[in-house]
This record gives sequence, C-alpha cells and structure tokens, in this order.
Amino acid sequence: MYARAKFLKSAASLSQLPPDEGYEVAFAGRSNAGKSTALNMLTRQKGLARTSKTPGRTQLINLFALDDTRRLVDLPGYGYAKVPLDVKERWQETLGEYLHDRKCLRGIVLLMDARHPFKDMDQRMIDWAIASHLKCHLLLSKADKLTHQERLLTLRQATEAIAEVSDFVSVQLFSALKREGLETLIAHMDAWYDLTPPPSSHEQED
Ligand SMILES: Nc1nc2c(ncn2[C@@H]2O[C@H](COP(=O)(O)OP(=O)(O)OP(=O)(O)O)[C@@H](O)[C@H]2O)c(=O)[nH]1
Ligand SMILES: [Mg+2]
Repeated sequence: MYARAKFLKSAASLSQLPPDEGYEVAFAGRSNAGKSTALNMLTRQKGLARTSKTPGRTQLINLFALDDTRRLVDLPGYGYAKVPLDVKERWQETLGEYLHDRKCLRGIVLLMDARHPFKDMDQRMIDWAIASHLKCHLLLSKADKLTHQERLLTLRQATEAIAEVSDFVSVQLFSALKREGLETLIAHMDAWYDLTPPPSSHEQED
C-alpha cells in the first residue's frame, strides 16, 4: 500500500492543496526531526521525500498519493532557529489552520527527536490536534541514538506525559536508521485510512 506512494504536488499555501476530500495523514515535527526520512522508509522509496542534513530545507507542503482517495503529507518542519520570526509566525498560523480546517485530515504523525521531545511547538501541535479532535501519533525518532536505559525512560516519560489525552494521542519509539517501529506506525495509519480497525491505544514496542 505505502510503497505505491507517488509524488502528487507541492503546495506553497493552503489554497494550493488538492480538494478537501478523501483521506490525508500528515507528518509533522521540528525541522530535522526525521519526517522525510520516515516517509521514505514507510514508502520504501529512498528519494520520495527529500532529506537533508540542512534543517529547514522542506519549505513546501509536499503531497504524495497512495491511491485515488488517500494522501500522505510531508509538512515543513518548524523551530529552525535561522528562519526569520515573521516567516516562523506565518508558518505556525498556517499549520494551525491546516490542523483545524482540513476535513480530510485523519491523523497527524508527529516526530520528535527522542533525545529532546515535547518542545514548546510540539506541545502546541498536540494541543491543536486534540482541540480539533484529531488523532496524533508521536514518534520518538532517532531512537538508535539512545541507550537501552534511555529508551525505557524516554518511552515511560512520554507515556506519562500523554496519559490524560490517550484517547487522541499515542506514542512509540522509532528509528528509520534501524527500521524500528514501522509496524506499529503502519497499524495506526491503516486505521486512520479506514483500511483496518484501530489498534489498541496501549502500545507495545515492536
Ligand atoms: N540516527 C538517525 N538519524 C536519522 C534518523 N532519521 C533521520 N535521521 C537524520 O536526521 C536528519 C534530518 O532528517 P530529515 O528526514 O531530513 O528531517 P525532516 O524532519 O524532514 O527535516 P525538515 O525537512 O528540515 O523539516 C538527516 O541527516 C537524517 O539522516 C534515524 O532514525 N536515526
Ligand atoms: Mg523534510
């Protein structure tokens, strides 16, 4: 299914998005969190979403079609220090609007570097998702950079942080480098795309 992804278009603003129909799942997160890398892993296409060592490179909303009704969305990263303040604020406004208004949006995959998750803007994204009754699945990314102890602690702290909003928010460790956590991610996305019933909200590591 995900390997069928094809580049659809890049949108510079919400007005350039395709008609608000079908299903969208969007990948969001701070710049450099690993969104594009995760999308490439999910779709088994190395060059689908461009990845870069230079944060902030993805400036457009990139859309990929899975089939006639289902789309994947790679949202520009936020939080990159060198982006001017007015550009940052405009982009945050756009993000908030997209989460709030986009009816075909079924869920957000929010990537946070496992070494420093839940930054201000991450928390704001989670709050926006909840306020919009949107499901949000958190990927604690680059988990390969953590020791075994750090993995346990990070996952436990994140699970505690979302305990009160677990109807909308779920969390797992993820590493594109080690191909870790893909099955759990796909289980959530399949449910959002109405391909399968929803998985249990209490995740096991896979
Ligand atoms: N160690 C490790 N590095 C990773 C992993 N995933 C991504 N990276 C690296 O992190 C950097 C940023 O990855 P991207 O996928 O481009 O990040 P992004 O979130 O798309 O960034 P923007 O497009 O700037 O918002 C790249 O150098 C990747 O190689 C991972 O699972 N493990
Ligand atoms: Mg990117």
